[in-house]
Order: sequence, then structure tokens, then C-alpha cells
Amino acid sequence: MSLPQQLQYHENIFDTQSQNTLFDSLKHDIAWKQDHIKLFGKVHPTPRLVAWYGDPHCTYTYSGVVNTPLAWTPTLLAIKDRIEQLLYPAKFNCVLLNFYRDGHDKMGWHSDDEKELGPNPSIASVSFGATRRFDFKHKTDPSNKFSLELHSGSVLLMQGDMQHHWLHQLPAQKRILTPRINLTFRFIH
Ligand SMILES: O=C(O)CCC(=O)C(=O)O
Ligand SMILES: [Mn+2]
Repeated sequence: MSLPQQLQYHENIFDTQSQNTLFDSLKHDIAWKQDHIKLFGKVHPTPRLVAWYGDPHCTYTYSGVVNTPLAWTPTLLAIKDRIEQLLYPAKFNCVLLNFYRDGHDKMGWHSDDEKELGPNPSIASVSFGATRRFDFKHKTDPSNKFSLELHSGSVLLMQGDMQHHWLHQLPAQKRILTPRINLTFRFIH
């Protein structure tokens, strides 16, 4: 399948041993927290754990929650350096981390179109742990859709007008019993 030109998928950017080491250090060192969302007046825990790191000015409103970034850790800086080298001249100044404990955890349809990201954001999505499916659906033609398998050690770059025209989701896959960590590196203006 050919990908839209605003997408690049790179596999094995981190070798197997680095994938394992990075997964473990992120699992233990990141300040994971449980967010909540309000749906029809009822408060629900979001079906994943999250964390927000970056340069000090990078406050970010996500699903109605204002997030102040925690300071970069050496592990996060090392991953960011590798991604910036791969995607040169792209630069990132913050990262949203998601911890999917098993295949019940998920993220629903959305675009990364928060105004802090500017009109055509470049977003680099790094995965460690379980392989999960990632779905895209065109906003005005929902029959136009496709999926990717995001493997451990991979980097998916979404750029250009991708967020204007497409939604994405990480669906539940209830047979998956093992965890996955995803990092989306972003640039806040
Ligand atoms: O977990 C993923 O692969 C996607 C995460 C995502 O879309 C986001 O953080 O905005
Ligand atoms: Mn997203």
C-alpha cells in the first residue's frame, strides 16, 4: 500500500536491545498519570496513562486539560536526538507520552489540531512494546480509510496538511495482553 505523501513510516530505528531498555526505563522513570474526561456529565478515567514533557514554555491543552511540561529526562532527550537526526531538519520541543497497559487501552478518533501546534504540524510518533494497529479516516469522505501496524522501534511522521484532512485512532485490540508506550514529539510555537 502506498502512504499519503504527508506520512512517513520508518521501522527499526531503535534495535531490539534499545527497544527493551528504553521501554523499561520509560515505564519506570516517567511520571505516568491517569487523566479523566467528562462525557455527558459523567467523569471517566481515560483508557491509558499519559505524561507531558518538554521545554518550560510548552503548556498544552489536551482534551480540555491544561498541561505544564515536566523537565526533559536523559532518556527522553536521547530519543529526541535520534528522531531529530532521522528527520532532519525537523525540531521538536515537547512530547506527549501514552502508556497502553494492554489491548483494552486505546485512543479514539481525533486530529492533532490544537492551535499551539500551528497550521501544519510535524508530529513524530515513536513506539515501543506491543505492535498496535493505527487507523486513519478521511474527514469528509469516511469511506477513505487505511490502517498501519506500528511496530516497536518504529517512527511514524505525520506532517503537512494531514491533521486538516484526516482523523486517526488507536483502537482497542482486546486479544493483546502486553503493554505499549508511544511518544509523540511535537513543536509548540
Ligand atoms: O499511540 C499512538 O500511536 C497515537 C497517539 C496519538 O495519536 C496522540 O498522542 O495524539
Ligand atoms: Mn494523535
